[in-house]
Formats: sequence, structure tokens, C-alpha cells
Amino acid sequence: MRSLVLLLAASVASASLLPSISLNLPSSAFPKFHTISQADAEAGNDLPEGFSNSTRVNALEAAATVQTAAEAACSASPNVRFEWRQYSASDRLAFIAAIKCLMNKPPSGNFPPATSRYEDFVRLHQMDMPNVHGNPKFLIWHRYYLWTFEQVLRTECGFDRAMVWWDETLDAGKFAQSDMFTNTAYFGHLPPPDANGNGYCIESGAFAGLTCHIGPGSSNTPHCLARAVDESLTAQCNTGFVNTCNSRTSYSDMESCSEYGPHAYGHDGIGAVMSDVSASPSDPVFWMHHTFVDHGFRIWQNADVADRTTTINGNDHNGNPLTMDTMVSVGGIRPDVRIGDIMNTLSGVSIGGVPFCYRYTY
Ligand SMILES: [Cu+2]
Repeated sequence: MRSLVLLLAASVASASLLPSISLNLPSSAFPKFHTISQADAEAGNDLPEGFSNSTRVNALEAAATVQTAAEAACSASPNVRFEWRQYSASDRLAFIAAIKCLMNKPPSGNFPPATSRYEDFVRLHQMDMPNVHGNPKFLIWHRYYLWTFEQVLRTECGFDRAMVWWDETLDAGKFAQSDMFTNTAYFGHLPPPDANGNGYCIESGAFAGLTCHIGPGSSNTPHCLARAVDESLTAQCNTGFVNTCNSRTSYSDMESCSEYGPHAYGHDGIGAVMSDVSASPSDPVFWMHHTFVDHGFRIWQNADVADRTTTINGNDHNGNPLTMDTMVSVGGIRPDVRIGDIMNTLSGVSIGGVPFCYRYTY
């Protein structure tokens, strides 16, 4: 009996000394994103019914669009999202620290089985997966999801810097060389897969040893934060592919190209957890990647602001047409909004008392 007690005491002691080691899942456990090639995108092969018409309203209607007071106030001093290279070391560390802060906060309880406030966001994404992927709601929903995440960093973790974005076109084909991954203060390394094509648990950087409790897919099996880079896929996050998408004139056509083009290649290129459509926000680099996607959307809008911030087309997951009155929900983390409130990043519309108001540095 005494020896059993000693044995138990010894095992408890050694367990508390060891870092918790979570399961490294094989890459086959992570359902990949659907991709299309740039050549197929140029040919419109992702659009079974062909290119749809531009949503351009007639010139008179566009000219009649007047700036609201909220827009005017926003334009005077918008929040600016800085590209990673122009983001100071201090800002970078503050951003990373705020994400870690969310990981160390308890879950709200509204998104079981999330184990932290950070995982509330992962679970929300997993639950909404079919509604906000594979259809034109993808871009507008992720715009609001990203903004909501930023607000929660600010209100719950004291983040008080400008927001960041990642110009992936500058790192296409060589993501792993970015100091986002090579500098051990940031996101941790980006290793190639092992001989069996599986990822490695991330043991460097600010998120070393992270256990993910949401995913893969629709299951929830604790696993390590793993990556497995394929630079032939990250190479598709290039300027030419982005321009191919942005040359499309209707929202829904551009959305399809962006979602299955550069967006999907960035996820699959980073690999492992990031290639899990449902639970990819488990990897904090998800937020950086989605700033790149939202940037592409805004640049497309800038080519015809009057139209592209005031109209939308395409159908949602259930086949209902998207309109400016279609609601966008982030599960109550912030209020539900109309698409028309957030189609313009400079709308200045008050959401829970905070104006929706940002632009990108370029
Ligand atoms: Cu997503």
C-alpha cells in the first residue's frame, strides 16, 4: 500500500514537471480547402453559369450616393491597418501578447466545448463553417469576424495599437522565410512536412506547445498546433492571382476566385491546422492570413467605390440572394449587423458604440 502511494505521488510529481504533450494528428486528419488554379480562374471555370454581370447600378444612382455624417467622421480619422513590415517590434509584440491573453482567459460558456476565450472564436467558426464558406457570404462574414476579433483583443486584453495586416504577395513561395516565423518572438516556425507528409507540432515562438481543443473538422479532439508548409502552394498567393480575382467585375465572381484561389492556397500552404477548413483559426496565423484576404476585397472595392461598397450579389448557403439588408452574425460576440453596415470599411456605422472604420496602409 505504501509503495502504491509513493508510486502515485511520484507520477503526479513527474506529470506536473513535464510539459503537456498533445497529439500530433496526421495531415489526413485535416480536411483541405478546395482550390482552383489561376488558369481556371482566368477562364472562369469556377463559375458554372459563367461570369455574372457587374452589379454596377446606373450612373445616376451612383452619383446620388451621398456621404453620411458617420462616413464623413470616419474618413477624417480612420483606423489604419499597417503591413507587418511597417509594424514596429513593439506593436508586433503587443499584438501577439493580446492573442496569448485571450488564450489564457476562460471561455464565455456560449461556445462549448471551447476551453478559452480564444477558442470561443474557433468554435464559432467551426459552427458557422457551411454558412460562411463555399458561397459569397465568405468575404463579408470574414471581414466582420476579423473586426470582432480585433475589438475583443482591445476590450478584453487591452490591445491599444493600430491593427496589422500581412501582404502575402511579398512572401509568396517563401512564407517560411518571413520573420513572422523565423523570429522566435512571433508565430513560431513554419516547417516543411515530415517524410510521411505530416506536420510538426510547433515548439518555438509565442505559441510553442499550444493544444487545440476545437477540430479537426467537425470533431473536437485535442491536438497540437501543427504546421507543414508547401511553398508551391504559398506561391499561389501572388500578385498575379490576386489581380486575376480583382479583375472580375461582380462581387460573387471575385469572391469565388479569392476564396478558392489565394485564400485557399494560403491555408493549405501553411498546412496541418491551417488547412482544416472548420478549425483553422486555432492557428493564430489565421488572423494574419485573413487580413490579406480582406485587403484584397477592399482593393477590389477601391476600383469602383461608389458601386462596390453599396451593392452586393450572389446567393447564400441556402440559395437566398444576398442584399445590403442580409444579416451577418458572430454568435453574439458583437451585435448582428447588416451587410450594408460593413460593406464599406469606412462606413463609420456604430456597432455597439464603436465605429466600423478602417483602411489599409496601401
Ligand atoms: Cu473561414
